[in-house]
Parts: sequence; C-alpha cells; structure tokens
Amino acid sequence: MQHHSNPQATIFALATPPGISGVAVIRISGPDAKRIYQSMIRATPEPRLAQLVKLYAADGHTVIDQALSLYFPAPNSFTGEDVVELQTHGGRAVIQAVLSALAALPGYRLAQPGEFTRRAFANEKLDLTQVEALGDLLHAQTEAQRRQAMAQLSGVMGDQYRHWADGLTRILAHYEAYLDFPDEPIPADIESGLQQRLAELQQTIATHLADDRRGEMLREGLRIAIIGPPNAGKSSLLNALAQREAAIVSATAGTTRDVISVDMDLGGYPITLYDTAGLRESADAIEIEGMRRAQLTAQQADLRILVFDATDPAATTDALWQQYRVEPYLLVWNKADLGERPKARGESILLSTKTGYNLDALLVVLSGKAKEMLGQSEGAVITRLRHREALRACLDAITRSVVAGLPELRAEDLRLARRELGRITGQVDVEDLLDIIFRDFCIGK
Ligand SMILES: Nc1nc2c(ncn2[C@@H]2O[C@H](COP(=O)(O)OP(=O)(O)OP(=O)(O)O)[C@@H](O)[C@H]2O)c(=O)[nH]1
Ligand SMILES: [Mg+2]
Repeated sequence: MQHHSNPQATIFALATPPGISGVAVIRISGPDAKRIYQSMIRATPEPRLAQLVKLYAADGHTVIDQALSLYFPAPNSFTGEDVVELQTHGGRAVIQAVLSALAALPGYRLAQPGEFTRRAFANEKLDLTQVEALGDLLHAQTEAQRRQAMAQLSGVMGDQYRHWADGLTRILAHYEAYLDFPDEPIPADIESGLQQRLAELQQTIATHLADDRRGEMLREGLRIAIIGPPNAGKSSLLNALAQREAAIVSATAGTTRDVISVDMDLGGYPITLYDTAGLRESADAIEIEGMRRAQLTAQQADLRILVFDATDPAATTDALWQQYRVEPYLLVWNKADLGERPKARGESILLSTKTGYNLDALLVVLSGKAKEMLGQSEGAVITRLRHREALRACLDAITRSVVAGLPELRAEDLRLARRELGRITGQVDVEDLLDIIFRDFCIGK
C-alpha cells in the first residue's frame, strides 16, 4: 500500500513525552534502521536482546549518552520493518542530541504523526480496528475504557467481521457459480439453504447493532445532566460529587447560567457531569439563554439527574416534571437536613449535599446505572460511528439481496455487503479514511 510519505525512508521519533524523565524511548523503523549499529552504536546488533551501548555523535568520538538498544528484525516488529528502539536518559539535551545525530544519517527522517502505526497497518501487523484500539488505549482514562480498548486491540472485532465476510463469500460463491450457467436455475433446496444462512447472518448483525451504543458511550464517557428548578442544589450536588468547588453556589435563585462540566471516574466508568441553569419562568435574556443551554444539555445527555428541593411543596410543578422526566433519569430530593420529603413520585433518593447524607447511596445508584449502560458483553463491541454506519450499510445490502429477484442482483448486493465489512477492518476502500484516522495520532506512535 502506497502512502503520501515515502515508505522507503527510515523514520525516527521520540516515543515518550518530551521533558525530563528517567528514560526516553526513541524509535527507529525502516530498511536502514540497523545501520545505526555501524555509525552511532558501534556494536553488533543482537535481535530481541537489550544491549547496553554508547551512542556516538556524528564526529565519531563524542559520546552522547549511554543507552539500552533493542533490535527487532523485520517482519517481527511493531511496524513489520526493521526496528531499533533506544532507551536513553530522559533529558532535553540528550534527546535533542540523539535526534540530531539520527537526522544526519542518510535515508533517515523524522516520523510524521501516527506514521509508525500507519506502517504497521500497511504491513498488515494491525487491522484498522486494532489501529483505532491503539488510539483508544492511549486515551483510556478509566479501567472500563482500558478493558474495551485492549479487547479491540486483541483483534476480536476484526476476527468477527472477517468471519461474517467469509460467510458472505461462501454464499456468494454459490450464486456466482450459477451465474456462469444461466440456463441452469439454482435448485430450490440449495436456494432455500442459502436464504436460511443469509437470514441468520441478518439476525446476527441486527442483534450486534442493537447494543444501545454501549461501546461508543464507554469510549466517549457517559453524559449525565443535572437539571431542576433554581435553588434546588444542582450546583451543590455537582460540587459534592466532584469533591471540589467547580460551580458557584449561592442562595440567589438563577445563579448558574453556563453549563459547567466535570469529568469523573465512577467505578472504572467514565462520566461527564453537567450542571445547568435552574428552569423557571424568566424575562431575563441571559437567564433565558442559560435555560436554553440547560435544555439542550438535558436532551443530549445519556442520563438525567432531576434535583428538587425536598422542603418545597411546589417543587415538582407538573409542567417541569412532565417535560424533564425523560428516560433514563434519576430523581433526587435535596436538602434532607431541612425537613420532610414531599410525596415521592416514583423511585427517588433523599439526600443532603450540605451534610453529605445519602451521597454515597446516590454514588452507588449512579455507578450501577453506568455499569448497566456501559457494561460490556464478551466479544466484538461497536466503539465508533464509523463501525455502526458500515454495519448498517452491510445489513441494508443483505436485506436488498434477500428480496432481489435476479441472481445477478443478489450477488451484487452480497458483494456490497461484504465490502462494508471489509471497510471496517481496512481490507478495502480505506485510503480516504486513513488520513482521518491517523490524524488523531501524535508523533512517535
Ligand atoms: N440546607 C441545605 N441547603 C442546601 C443544600 N444544598 C444546597 N443548599 C443551598 O441551597 C442554595 C442553592 O444551592 P445551589 O447549589 O446554588 O442551587 P442550584 O440548583 O444550583 O441553583 P441555580 O444555579 O440558581 O439554579 C444555596 O444557598 C445552597 O447552600 C442542602 O443539602 N441543605
Ligand atoms: Mg446552580
């Protein structure tokens, strides 16, 4: 596979973050990677063994640093090319000197963002779902995100879709065989067998798609909007959950205007909490804009926490209640320290952000919800819209094929269905996608 960069160049980059650290890793990949053992290192490379070496500057006698070198001969390396990894001391001057010395070597140039991974993909070390998983793993903030990324990196997803594509290929082969002999119709028993297999695959893919977006939500974080009337204690609740004063709290109704968000790790699940403006009748233009944002946030959220003041008998005015009781939601009565709770409307939690009473109970319920909404089943999980769209297109093509009259049309739709699966794993038609996918990578990956 040809890319905009010259695949013949030997590329190098710092793989660890720049700055002061105990160790810095510098990665080199390409046909001339091994050559640094003659110039910079002056030792015989030992495949897959750590060697303690001196790194020499271009003048041939100045020692830049003492380092560990690792040599991975092609094709058994991350990129599939010859790879050398240097573990140098992690100081700015050391790193700079080593990078300068590498840049001076013939055929060497600094890697572009994501270029190591791109070469790994080009050399079929990783399929596209694994490339994406690698990006997800590096960005994983919580335990559940890490697990999901690791599962995808192991290749389960690619295996699943290749398996389905193989099934389509076998069915297609039957139709194609008969296409060559137009005078012979497909025997009815064979035809019904093929249709049966297609119906099964259709069902399997439909079930796979009906996942309530768990994988995508886990990757992006569960969005939880805190909404309710002014002064109910929404900002106080956000602060209590975040354990810091992220939002302004005051006795003045209508304090919060902008949407304030806080990222949290809830038992391994990533969530983003949004504090919003209290909802009420108002003539104030700024407050109205705040409420518009609050409503938008509430609509877009994956889960809503409705907060009401437990001492306010008119707390759940019907209009407010009807409008915001959008599933899924949790009902919270705040200010338990002040007195009675109004008649509960469905399941609810009575708490006090002031004393902390029952905050732990809310956290338990919230983590339960997060687990219920994001928790994974075994096997392949859809983690981004790109996968979902291709799967939908695949399913549509199979459905068209099932109702198509002519065998030629059936075959064509099956080819299209298979192609969509191939797009997910990167087997076909992905040149246009690569730039988008690798754009999120940084140099050294
Ligand atoms: N007694 C008591 N007071 C509380 C409790 N929670 C919040 N308050 C008080 O209620 C008032 C309003 O709190 P906020 O958190 O600003 O309420 P809000 O819902 O964000 O209000 P707006 O931003 O105006 O919509 C403040 O004076 C808080 O100190 C509580 O559990 N008990
Ligand atoms: Mg507020």
